[in-house]
Amino acid sequence: MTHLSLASLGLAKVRGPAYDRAGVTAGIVHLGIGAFHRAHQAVVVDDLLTVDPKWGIVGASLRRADTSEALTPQDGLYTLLVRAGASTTPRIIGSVLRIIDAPRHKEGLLSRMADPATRIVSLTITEKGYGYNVASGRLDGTNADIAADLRAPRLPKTAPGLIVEALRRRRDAGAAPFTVLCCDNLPHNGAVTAQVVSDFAEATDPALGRWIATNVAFPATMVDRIVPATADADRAEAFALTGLEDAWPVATEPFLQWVIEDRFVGTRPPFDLGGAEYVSDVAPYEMMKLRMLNGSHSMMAYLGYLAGYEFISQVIADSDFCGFVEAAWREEIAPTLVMPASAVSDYATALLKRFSNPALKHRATQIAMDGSQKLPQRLFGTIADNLAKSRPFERLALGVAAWIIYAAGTDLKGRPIAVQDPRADDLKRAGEGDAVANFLALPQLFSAEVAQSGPFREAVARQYRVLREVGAIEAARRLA
Ligand code: CS2
Repeated sequence: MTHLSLASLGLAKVRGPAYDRAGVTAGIVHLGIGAFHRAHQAVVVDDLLTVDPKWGIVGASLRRADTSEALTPQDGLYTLLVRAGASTTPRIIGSVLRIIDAPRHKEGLLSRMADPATRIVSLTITEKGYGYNVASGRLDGTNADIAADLRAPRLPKTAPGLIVEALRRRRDAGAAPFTVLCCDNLPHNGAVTAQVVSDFAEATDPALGRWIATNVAFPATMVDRIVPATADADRAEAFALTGLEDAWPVATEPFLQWVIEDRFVGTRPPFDLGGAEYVSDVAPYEMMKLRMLNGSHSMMAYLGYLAGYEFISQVIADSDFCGFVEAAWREEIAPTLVMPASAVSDYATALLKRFSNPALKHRATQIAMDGSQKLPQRLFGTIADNLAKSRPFERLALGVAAWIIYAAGTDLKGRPIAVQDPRADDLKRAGEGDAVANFLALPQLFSAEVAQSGPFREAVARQYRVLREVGAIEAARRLA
């Protein structure tokens, strides 16, 4: 078997990079080079490299070495499998030039970030990577990794620490800063990133904090593409379609959306050539995506898991769940959005089709992980808005009740659940005794208005009982 690499690329049976890789230079450092980035931003960049070769990507993994170990022997090349029903379209992506295993090569990463050729530092480090306190929106100095970086800011391992140290080097060298481009599913993700970076800088070097506040841009973005974790079947299919063995292909759906706030240091990269959109205000898009897509995704993940389903396409194929999701969108989520109603309804129609794609093996457990980091922006904000306007929230309360059961670690038949969440221990403890009251009292999760609302507490307690009495499918059917 021949392995995918620059040397073997000519043997591939499919489309490879449409530009000369040798002429591409690095303009972007991407922190958190997981499957999502490789199916999203890296594909947009792959398109724009045909016109402008200065935007190649150097990726970094901040925690594990597995991506770097898989892709380094492949010269960063990998296969993208775009799945739509029965058809899969393969393509070899060449925009990732190199992958740095950050824990082992910190200096290599920092000097690349500090190099003036790097004009963008982008991030997909997931919600928990920001080390921020959801309640205050500020850097969380009690987070163990952040605290360690604050004690040794020249040897950082977190994203805020790395960004601040790289910016310090640029300021000291008299160089211009880079733009920090957050591509995670957080509300106001540019502002959140700006806040944690400036809190970190203020705490370690106040003059640097002022320099960052004046000189660095943190545009907000809305990123959207469903990317299930890679499975062995994807590796086998990549080989069958390309004729080259790929240690880590990525499978995804045809849909891709990237909306970026037009606010950059220096020239803005022509990401629009690869299909991204530049707008002056990302917030309406971001809110629609987080509440409609991610909110219903999380509810389907917890309810679907409790009903015994493995994949999202199975959950949405169940008419009770489908009816429940549509009702939740219509009655409880869409009324909180500022996007025009027609855009929201088109988005919902497209979402149903995307969720139903049977070729996407998107596991409920993948979406269920890290609920404590995800639900504040996916569900709790929507609930707060509905409470404030006396609108209904019973379906969202069912989603919260399903999460409480899931996160406490035991399913409806008494079997253990392998909960993955940075707060898994707190959540398990909260599940003992009056789980609903304990969860609502957990710090840094619900706003006071939501946690202390009598009607909301009653709704969650009611749906929690319904779930235990009749199970997830019947609970959803009653609200469909
Ligand atoms: C999902 C998202 O894993 C999850 O929690 O809800 O990753 C979702 O697939 C993407 O945000 C889609 O753009």
